[in-house]
Amino acid sequence: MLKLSTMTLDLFADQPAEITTETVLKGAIVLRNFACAQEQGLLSEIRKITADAPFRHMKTPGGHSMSVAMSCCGSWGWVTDTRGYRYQPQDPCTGEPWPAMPVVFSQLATAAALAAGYQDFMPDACLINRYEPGAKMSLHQDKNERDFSQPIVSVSLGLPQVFQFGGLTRGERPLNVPLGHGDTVVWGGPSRLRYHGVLTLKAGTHPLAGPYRYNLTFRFAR
Ligand code: MD3
Ligand code: FE
Repeated sequence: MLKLSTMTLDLFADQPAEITTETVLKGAIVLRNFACAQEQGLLSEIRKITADAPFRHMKTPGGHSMSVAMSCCGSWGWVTDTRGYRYQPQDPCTGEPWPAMPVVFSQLATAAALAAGYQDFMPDACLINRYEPGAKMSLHQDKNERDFSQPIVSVSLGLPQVFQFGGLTRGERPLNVPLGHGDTVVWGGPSRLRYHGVLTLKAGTHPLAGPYRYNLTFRFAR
């Protein structure tokens, strides 16, 4: 019995994960497994970027430390501190420019946007979120970017986490969508300004990402 299940796994081991497309709400397209073929390259670039711009728990303007650890790459990085939320060209931890956006990142983001119907998406900012068990992100809108006609592309890696997809007001009851390793979401048009967040990460071990979930969020900020 054990032998058979091992052999079955072996048969699938080198099969690529199937990419499927679902529109969850108008303008919100989930591309399941879209980033799986790039998993090794993406994770190794995250390691390189965060050797120079380490993961940190930023403070909200209200003074609370965020449970998600963040870093950035690209021309602009999203930061928050007691002075507010903003994009800036330097890492406040080091005073250095953010690490460049790796080609594997920008190509994946542009390809995902195209698959969802947005041509020529050229992200100039990538926020890297790292969730550990117990970490979450409360419902919020992303509105620090200048041009809301540009989509946002999000790539999930590692442990699964439930994504909450709300309305245009905080009061609307959110739709829960589990996102797993490689799942990629494109948010544009009428969904661009929806409230969204993620529920508390449950403990687990991912074969490549260990105890974490990573999320890459690609934006055209400026
Ligand atoms: C829908 N991150 O970094 S990614 C964020 O899983 C953020 O780390 C979550 O929300 C995470 O701001 C969710 C998905 C996402 C990102 C931006 C959006 C969904 C969005 C902007 C508008 C609508
Ligand atoms: Fe967000």
